[in-house]
Amino acid sequence: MRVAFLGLGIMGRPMASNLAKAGHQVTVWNRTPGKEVLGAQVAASPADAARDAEVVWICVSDTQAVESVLFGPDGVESVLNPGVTVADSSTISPVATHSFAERLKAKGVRYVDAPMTGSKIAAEGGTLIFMVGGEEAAIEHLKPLFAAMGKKIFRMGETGKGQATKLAMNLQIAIIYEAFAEGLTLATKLGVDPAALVPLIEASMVRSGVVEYKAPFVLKRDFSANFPLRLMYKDVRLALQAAKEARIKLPALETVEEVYELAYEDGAGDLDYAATLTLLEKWAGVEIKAAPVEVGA
Ligand code: NA7
Repeated sequence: MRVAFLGLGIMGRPMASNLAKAGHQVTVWNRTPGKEVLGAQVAASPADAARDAEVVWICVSDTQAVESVLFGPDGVESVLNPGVTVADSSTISPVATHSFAERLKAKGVRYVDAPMTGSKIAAEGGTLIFMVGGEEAAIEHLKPLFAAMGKKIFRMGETGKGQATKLAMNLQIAIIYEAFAEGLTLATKLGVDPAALVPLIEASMVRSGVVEYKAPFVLKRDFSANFPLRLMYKDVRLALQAAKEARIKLPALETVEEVYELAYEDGAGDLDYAATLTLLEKWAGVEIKAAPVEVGA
């Protein structure tokens, strides 16, 4: 298929690369020039990338960025022909998704929201899990592309439901990780070796995919970004906004948002979201690693 891929960040670049490796004809564009993908053409603007494309796949940071590549100067809207499908794997507002889809529908363009879970390692390995909103026929049409980038697709309903699901998923990841981080912090403060705590967690009903994935990084104190804190912070805020619009309360998430706000202000935005732990450590006066050390206590 002829695919325009817009956004070559931590996730977008390996996704575009997997599309090219699977034999699709890929043209890439990134806001900051200089990023390339082996086997893909590079375009100078979103519109240039999308001119002859059958599918436009977007993976940029937030709602404003998606709006800009679709409808901004040099955005794709002006070059899209009826029958083209736009797929968006960014995590953005479900409400905005709906309005973007309506605007494109008026031109005969189909819109599929296709956020994913699995972070950098799954993007590189082509093992992402997509949660998708849109018409069944449009999703069916994209199946070869999903297959090149991921291992599973879940259709969650009409347009916007992929994004709504993603917020519900990341809400849980953020809260589960904070529970783990608080458990580690208290245990360490009370003199328990966190390296001994982790196998216990994994052997008990406290275990979770989030802990299994994050614990090795945390114990090595490797906070380099697989999923940057600034993006999880964005998702926490999107989920709270969606909750406000739906007139429901999410009190645990409200507290987690405060932790993210402080960690972000502390300069941890480009680290992994696991680095929210460092704030708890500071407050507790401990440092969590295989052999814990009391600092300043
Ligand atoms: P990254 O690594 O932060 O990459 C973000 C990408 O979005 C990157 O290509 C940016 O281009 C691009 N971007 C950011 N703002 C804009 C605007 N205004 N216009 C066009 N392009 C923009 O994020 P990830 O790859 O980890 O994640 C991408 C999405 O998937 C995100 O929604 C996650 O929550 C899930 P740059 O290179 O900075 O010029």
